[in-house]
Amino acid sequence: MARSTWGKVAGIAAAAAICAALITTLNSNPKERPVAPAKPQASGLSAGIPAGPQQEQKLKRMMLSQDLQATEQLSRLDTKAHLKELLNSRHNHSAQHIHDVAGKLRKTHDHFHSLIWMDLRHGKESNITESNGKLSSLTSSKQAREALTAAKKALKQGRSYESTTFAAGDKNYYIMAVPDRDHTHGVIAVMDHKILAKVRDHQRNNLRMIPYPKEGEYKVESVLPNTMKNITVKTGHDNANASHFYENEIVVRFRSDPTEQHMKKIMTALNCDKGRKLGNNYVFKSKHYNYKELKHYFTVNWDPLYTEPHYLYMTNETVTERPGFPNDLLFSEYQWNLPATETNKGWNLSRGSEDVIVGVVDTGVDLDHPDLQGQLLEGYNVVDSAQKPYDDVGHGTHVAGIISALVNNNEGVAGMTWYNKVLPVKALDQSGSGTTYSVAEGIIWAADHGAKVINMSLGNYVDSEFLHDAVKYAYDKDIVLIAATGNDNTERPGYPAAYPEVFAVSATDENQKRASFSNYGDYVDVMAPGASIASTYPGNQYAALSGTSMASPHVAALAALIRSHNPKLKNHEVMDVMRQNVIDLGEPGHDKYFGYGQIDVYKALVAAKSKSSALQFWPQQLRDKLNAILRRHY
Ligand SMILES: [Ca+2]
Ligand SMILES: [Ca+2]
Repeated sequence: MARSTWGKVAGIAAAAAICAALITTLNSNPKERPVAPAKPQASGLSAGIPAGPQQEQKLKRMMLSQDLQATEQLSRLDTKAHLKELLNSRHNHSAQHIHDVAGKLRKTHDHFHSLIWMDLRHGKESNITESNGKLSSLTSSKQAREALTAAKKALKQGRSYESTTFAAGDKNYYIMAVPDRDHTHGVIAVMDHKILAKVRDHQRNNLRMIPYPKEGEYKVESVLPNTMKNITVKTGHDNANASHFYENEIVVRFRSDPTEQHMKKIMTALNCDKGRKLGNNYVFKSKHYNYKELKHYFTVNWDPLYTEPHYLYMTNETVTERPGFPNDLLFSEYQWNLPATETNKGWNLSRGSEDVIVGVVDTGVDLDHPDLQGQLLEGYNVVDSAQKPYDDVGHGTHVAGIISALVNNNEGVAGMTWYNKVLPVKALDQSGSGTTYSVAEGIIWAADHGAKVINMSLGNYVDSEFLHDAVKYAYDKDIVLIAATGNDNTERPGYPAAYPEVFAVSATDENQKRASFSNYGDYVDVMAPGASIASTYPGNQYAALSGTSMASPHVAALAALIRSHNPKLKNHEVMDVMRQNVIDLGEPGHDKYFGYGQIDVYKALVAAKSKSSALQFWPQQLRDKLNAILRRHY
């Protein structure tokens, strides 16, 4: 937060503060209402000027729908990857081995409802889920039956298949079928799409589309600066899974194999290399034509049995092989936020260090998530100290993944740091809220257990001396404290973000506009991406969520990278580096809608290493000393 707010904080009765709730999520009341104490009137969102309440509600609905769409696509892409893995495990292994792999997959991913293994050469199929009864319970649904039939038909033709999402009973499902590369086997998965309902509930709370608990045990208006807003994640998927295939390639199944002469004719017409044979199909890659044009050419000239896009999962090639870009499955399609913050470029300077620990004071973390393995320290559960800090909400897992999901492991997403460890501190309970006391305790615990950076994707509009004391305690231990400003599109300062010792983060979207839900104000330090951010989610899944809660961990990760790159910098120096090395947005210089601007990882890392830093920071150091004196006498 801006130093100028220093004198304004402090006050407010501790008694009121102690019972203040700090939230991040959940509410059981599904009734939507116009949200938030938004600043009225507004037009030009592009200038960062806030939307009116009605427009804001509309924008939030759009975001929610976008988060759901992106989550659905993330989920399907992830499913496809697992099915491909299952098919690959077949080679040189017994039928028992397939059952074992499938069983393991279902054990760790309980959204895999059923799996059917197809031996296409012998026309055999077998249910390889442990409980054979499961599938029959579903086939009372007409849509399920139709989708299963279509899936089997597709596999027999050597094609893949995906159904739309359908309801059966009170649950949502989809069915996906993937053939082996040589089209001798295939697997069909019935997927329980429960993540959609979870994300919808989660986001309605975080985006404040429903009233938050005034009535409950905390009789204080409470707000979470966690909100997630969505903006455009350019998913680019069209009905045909367009973004999942190579744009300039086509798979062709001819009625009979083309002769050498035929092949030459095609090569000349398309100016391409000889088609690669995969099973009974040929894959052609053109330098000049896209899929649509290729399809037209083959359909008109060769009367093939069928053509289809060259879906990525049909090959063993990794999805992304661009230099400097990681191979994580969901990276190139969904993680716009990393290139937007020059994170990939920054990795040339630092990929982080195990020595710099990031405390995540939140709802806990899914300690078993495959894309967080080895990245999490033991942590602490403030809510129930006898339990591990497991995440029963989803929020903290998402935040942790943004910071340090495993990079370049062919799985899921890429975190912003490769090596910094996350210290999970569960201070918010399963309702997504916690008291000032639990959050303060969480901060102090993290400060005493090695955190050099603490992320707080949470908040409340009530100032609390108790919470502020905890913040000061951590700040005086040279910790960089980062917090989300909140998702109410309001200028009203939220805490802990608005405390002078805390670095306040608001959210931008993919177009570098202020996210419509994002809070703003003079206390905002920087902006970071917070619209439809893809990250880890409990149950070994991935979700796209929006909110300043998603923006804040970007900055926590940046602080960790800076401290890894130059461990000599003090916390206030790290904060200054992050403020001064940004992409300025909106009006030139610091402004209330964009703070200093959007973070730039590369620029900040260059500056962090600069030898002139001591000189560059001296005025800030003086200000800090002055503040310390003022604090003692306040
Ligand atoms: Ca990963
Ligand atoms: Ca500006």
